[in-house]
Amino acid sequence: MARARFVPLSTHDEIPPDQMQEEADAFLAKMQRRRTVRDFSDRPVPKKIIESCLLAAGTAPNGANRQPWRFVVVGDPEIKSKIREAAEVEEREFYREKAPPEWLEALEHLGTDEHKPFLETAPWLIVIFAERYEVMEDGTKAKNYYVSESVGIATGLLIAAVHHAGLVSLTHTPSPMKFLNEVLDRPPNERAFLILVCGYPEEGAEVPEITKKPIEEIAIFVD
Ligand code: IYR
Repeated sequence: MARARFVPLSTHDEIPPDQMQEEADAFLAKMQRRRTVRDFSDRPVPKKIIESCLLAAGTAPNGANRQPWRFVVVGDPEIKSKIREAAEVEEREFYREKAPPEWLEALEHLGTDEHKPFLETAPWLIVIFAERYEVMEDGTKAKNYYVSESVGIATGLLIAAVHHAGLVSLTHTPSPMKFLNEVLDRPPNERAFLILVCGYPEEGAEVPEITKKPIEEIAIFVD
């Protein structure tokens, strides 16, 4: 591919050192208010808001700028029902047969089970697909690079954008997710990555009282 034209970096806003800590802490405080929510209201959310959040997700750094993500945004109640039905089939198997006891034990404190009503209640299901390779016009395949990393980063930005917009989300990973290609008619070069359920929390929604690890446990500074 031809080398891109290079232009001056014009979008970097330097923050004076005395304000930097404040800004970093303000963002931390905002992110600390994000919770994964499982009880959704059916209150509608304008499509335009989701579009803005998706464009924010699409700014993610990624392998060779191939942008190997596809977001299928489902609001149609019939398709949502189909997704719920198929997901609950997988989940039933997971919870009743497939999951090893230690996995179920690790999940116990979160109170999850095979029932996934939020897949119908929430106004939007963003089904995130990873494009493993691109299919060119002549039918040849062009490999994408660092696909999981790229889609993972984009998903993280999407979760932050949805939170920033005053909405809540749930990362839902029915396993296996192959059924999503069928229900959503996606081609074989796309692999379902996860479902991000988005909307408003149900009135009285509850979340588990859990904590995040302190800095000493998540970071090693070599300085
Ligand atoms: N996919 C299942 C199980 C599940 C697995 C993990 I790891 C979680 O953090 C939460 C749930 C489900 O959605 O219930």
